[in-house]
Amino acid sequence: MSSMTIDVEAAPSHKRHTRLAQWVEDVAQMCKPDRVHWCDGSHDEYQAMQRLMILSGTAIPLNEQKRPNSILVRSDPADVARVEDRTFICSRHKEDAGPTNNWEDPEKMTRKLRELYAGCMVGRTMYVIPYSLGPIGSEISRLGVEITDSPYVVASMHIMTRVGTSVLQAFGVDGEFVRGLHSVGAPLAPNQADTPWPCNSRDKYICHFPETREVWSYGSGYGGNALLGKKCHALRIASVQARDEGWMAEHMLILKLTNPEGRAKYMTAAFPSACGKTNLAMLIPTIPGWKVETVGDDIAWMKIGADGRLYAINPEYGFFGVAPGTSMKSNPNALLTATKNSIFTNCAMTPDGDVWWESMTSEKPAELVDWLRRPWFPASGRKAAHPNSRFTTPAHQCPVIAREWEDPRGVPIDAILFGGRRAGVLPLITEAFNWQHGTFLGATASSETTAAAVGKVGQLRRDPMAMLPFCGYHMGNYFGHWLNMGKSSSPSKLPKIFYVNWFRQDESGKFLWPGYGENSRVLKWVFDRCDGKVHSVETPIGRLPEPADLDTRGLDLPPDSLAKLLRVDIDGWMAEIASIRQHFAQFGSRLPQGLNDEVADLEKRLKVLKN
Ligand code: O2Y
Ligand code: MN
Repeated sequence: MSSMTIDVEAAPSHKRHTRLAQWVEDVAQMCKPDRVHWCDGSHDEYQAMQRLMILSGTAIPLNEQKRPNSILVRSDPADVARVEDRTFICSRHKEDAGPTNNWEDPEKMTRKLRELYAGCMVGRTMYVIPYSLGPIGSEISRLGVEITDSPYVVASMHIMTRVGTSVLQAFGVDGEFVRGLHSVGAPLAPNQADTPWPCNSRDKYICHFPETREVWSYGSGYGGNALLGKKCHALRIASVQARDEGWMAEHMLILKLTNPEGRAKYMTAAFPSACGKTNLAMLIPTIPGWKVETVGDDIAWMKIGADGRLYAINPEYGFFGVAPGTSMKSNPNALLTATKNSIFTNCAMTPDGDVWWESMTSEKPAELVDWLRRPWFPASGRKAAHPNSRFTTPAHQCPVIAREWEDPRGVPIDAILFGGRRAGVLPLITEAFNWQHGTFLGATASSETTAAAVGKVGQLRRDPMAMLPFCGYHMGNYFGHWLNMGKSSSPSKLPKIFYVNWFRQDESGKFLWPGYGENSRVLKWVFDRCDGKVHSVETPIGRLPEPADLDTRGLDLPPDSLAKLLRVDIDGWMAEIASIRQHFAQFGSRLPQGLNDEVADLEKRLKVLKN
């Protein structure tokens, strides 16, 4: 098919960016869509995408009275999550992808992908989505364009990124942008009926080309595989840009914590999945007078400002949250955010046209239609919603969104929290001695697998800075970049770094800490530490509160439990040293000396205490 036979909408003058236009033309030549549509990000465009999905059977409109302007989408049962084993970093040199990424030679991968993409959009519309990650006009924001053949992706990108005329203006005639090409990999022959969730059951590839700032995704229509602005651009490609340009692209929530005197501090936090990042970002404190507001729930881009402080923006525009477990108890603000204008994927449906998922309500509904469109009853003995079912919802609808969440300057970060789910060894909270020690805490972050995850329960997985699946280059160099960032400002201006573990258990496997809103007590200690106003005790593993330093007023916590939560388990830490050394060994000579020093120093400090 020549370009003459493709129905390409005329690009208005503000879309006349020669490189962009040429790339769109080249992709259209390769993918051979029936039509090309340039997205303008308008309300009408969003509504049109919804209608298309409803007409094709991809989506069901939800009850307008209960969930206005919202839809339920069900994916193919074989396309329900990110596919890490099909995710590649195609850097020129294999060593640059490092031991924690799948690598393929960029030329070889491009050849393979070109074969797959040839004619892959026949019978479909090719959408061109220019988007901004971060507020328009922010020095930290970046532009991208996603080309896709999925109306679900277009609607989701409307929610998750900034799409629209002001974004197009920001492109100018030669602005830099990340190129993202996505296809569900399911061309339609003439008169062939479409399936509700087109995807490719044989081939799936999520490929990143860090040197050319490109993402090529094929075969999946789901989440992080298909919404290329999120994990692919905002983390994998952006982590490389950040390294090259001297900033940070991190898998972190951003929250604003205000004390009873009305003073605010901003904190970021990196936890592996299933450790409650969205819940912490929207926390309702139990301690009187304290308030948490949300700046972001998943990704933080941070840059040193003119005053030497580290400023963060949320590059996203919406939340793509895990539905199961989200309830009025665990996260009322997330539920309240998603009351309208939202997309629900792989959730169950109630008889009155609303959505439901496990633990949403204390009592299960009497009947439902499950995510696989089957009748469901409490006695069915299976889950009604898929464990990775999602809500996609605009951030500005969040009842506790911070007023400065779109400030182009970003917010100045006072504290960075790392964390994970550990039954033992890791105390409730530890403050790092300094930036290098904090980097060490992040680089050794670990979590134990839960029953929900594949594999053995309780297995320890190191997930440095919660970036294991999202760092676009060699993790050893990524640690080096962290250390360099610590040298780019004076220590007093940089955020303090902490490590939290809400999940420590007693001998009988009972959680020692109540979690949820009570986590505000730990955030309060962090806040006051940043002001140097509260006591800490120096231990071999870092600075810890003594029991009296934490505000536990009104909390029914036995003193013995608090002591256990803050105990430094010397033998446990000695065993940890061996595990950390094994973890670090994989990074070979690219592991910065500073982190080797930290393990050695930790061992020395522990030995002094043991002897
Ligand atoms: O399954 C997916 O594609 C989504 S993964 C995801 C979505 C939102 C926020 N974080 C994540 C993650 O895996 O960290
Ligand atoms: Mn995430």
